[in-house]
Amino acid sequence: MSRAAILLVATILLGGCERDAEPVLPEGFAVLAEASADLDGDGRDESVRLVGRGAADSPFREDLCLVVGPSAHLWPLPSAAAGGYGPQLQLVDVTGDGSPEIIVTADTGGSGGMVAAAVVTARPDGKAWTLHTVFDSESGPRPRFAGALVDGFAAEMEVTAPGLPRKQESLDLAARREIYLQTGVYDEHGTLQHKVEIWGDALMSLTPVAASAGGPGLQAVQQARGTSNADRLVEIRTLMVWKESQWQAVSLTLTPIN
Ligand SMILES: [Ca+2]
Ligand SMILES: [Ca+2]
Repeated sequence: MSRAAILLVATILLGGCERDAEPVLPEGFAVLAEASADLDGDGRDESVRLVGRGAADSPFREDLCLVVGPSAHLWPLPSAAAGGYGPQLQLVDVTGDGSPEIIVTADTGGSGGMVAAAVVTARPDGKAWTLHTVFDSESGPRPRFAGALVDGFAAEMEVTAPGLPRKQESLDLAARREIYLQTGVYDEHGTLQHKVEIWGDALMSLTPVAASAGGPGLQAVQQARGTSNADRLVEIRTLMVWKESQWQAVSLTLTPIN
């Protein structure tokens, strides 16, 4: 079902919904997760519901939408986070203004273990709420990296994160020598046999970080890969904080995967 159709159905079905009632959802939709917090600082908690559709025999859910407060309005999540396995909802202030953001994550189900994620702010707008995406796993400003394997069972890579100086890293891949020899990536002298670029900057996880741990902010985890999806070379953990209406990386940690 398209977003426009969802909104239309929601509007038609829910137009007469009373305050504080459970949302009456379009056919096939169910409440997947629910949480409450004071989103606007008026001292009263609002309920936030994550709703979506899916088959009873599968944990995959699609057409994920948010319903905030007693409103009957279904707000479709951005396409990056509109579907996934076992979607989860959290309400945590990650921008540092004291008002919680709505954080939705879901596993994409691929062999790479990636997640779909969206971070949404909610502001009161009369009796309704205006929702605004401040991060999503497709277009969010996560670190980008580039690089390639080099002679001597090693790799050179460069990581670029918003707000941080470009970081260059040499990776020792000697532990992979046998598999690289077997697969013809290197010869026994350690000479690279063909070009292998480093790839795979998709998010593996996105978690809120408390003020006591350097936040409030978001920690994004990525894994750079080499010859294949299974050839995971290094894990990249980035702490991002919300500064002047954009995410800025404040720390970047690279941990080789052996
Ligand atoms: Ca409130
Ligand atoms: Ca906030």
